[in-house]
Amino acid sequence: MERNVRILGAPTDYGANRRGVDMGPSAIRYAGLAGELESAGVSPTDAGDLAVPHHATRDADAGATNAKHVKEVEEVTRSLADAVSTALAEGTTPLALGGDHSIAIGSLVGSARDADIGVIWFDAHGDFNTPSTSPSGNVHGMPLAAALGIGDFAGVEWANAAGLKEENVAIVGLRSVDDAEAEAIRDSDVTVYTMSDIDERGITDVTNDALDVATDGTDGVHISLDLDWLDPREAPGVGTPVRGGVTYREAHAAMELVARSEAMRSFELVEVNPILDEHNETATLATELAASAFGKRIL
Ligand code: 5AB
Ligand code: MN
Ligand code: MN
Ligand code: MN
Repeated sequence: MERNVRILGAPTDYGANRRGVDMGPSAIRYAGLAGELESAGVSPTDAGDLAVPHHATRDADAGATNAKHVKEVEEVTRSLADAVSTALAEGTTPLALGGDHSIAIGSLVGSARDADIGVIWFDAHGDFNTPSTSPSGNVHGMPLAAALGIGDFAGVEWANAAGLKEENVAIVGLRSVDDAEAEAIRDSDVTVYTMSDIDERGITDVTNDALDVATDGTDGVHISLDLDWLDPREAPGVGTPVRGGVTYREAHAAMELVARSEAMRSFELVEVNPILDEHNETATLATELAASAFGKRIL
């Protein structure tokens, strides 16, 4: 059966420390997302961008706190959650374009609204900070904790309603984690595959294991792809690059396994920052990886 994909732009940078990631949805579209999806045999419909409050209209210090701009993040993620659950109810697969990774709170809440979901978090980072552990106060380092109901998120308690089970969450490619964040991850039942695991076992084994974790007893899987999962040589256009990431081929192999599992319920591409990119290559890579995740074949 042909899959209908609904593209949902979430052009926000309220969760990040560096401006520019709000232009991610434009850059990804400009790189040819719709065509790539068609080449994967799916029918894309572009629902445009969600309304995001403009920086000029907001207090620049709105949150010189330990969860910066949490009100704006809440606004954006609430509307994304509705758009994601509506897309699913209408029989389409939501593909959210960030924007920074705070948007995942909305994707997860929306995807989990009428189903039990698992999550695979492809990222250099754990995104498991809370306002009390975060060294930066940037909410893009906290969405997984928020959606799991860990920590006290003044203003975004609603996120906890995602009702995710830690047992069905896998983080793949971890290589940068803060001390208190690491402790919170260890205390949780989330499964983590570090870059060392990928080195030792290979991307195929690791991704298949992550899929087992995320599909065990669930109705489908949310795939959250932070482009800083890849090595910065492949994906320079990200705000928080970390050396030693997965290669171009490993990233495709993982997405191909996601496609083969047929378990994907919702998908997101986040953290593409065109201002930091080189000739839009990170956005282009994002479109290619999306095509692999939706089942693009060579023959
Ligand atoms: B990303 C850091 N752990 O919390 C923090 O790109 C980085 O969505 C977070 O994975 C990176 O500020 C967030 C130092
Ligand atoms: Mn992230
Ligand atoms: Mn990251
Ligand atoms: Mn980042």
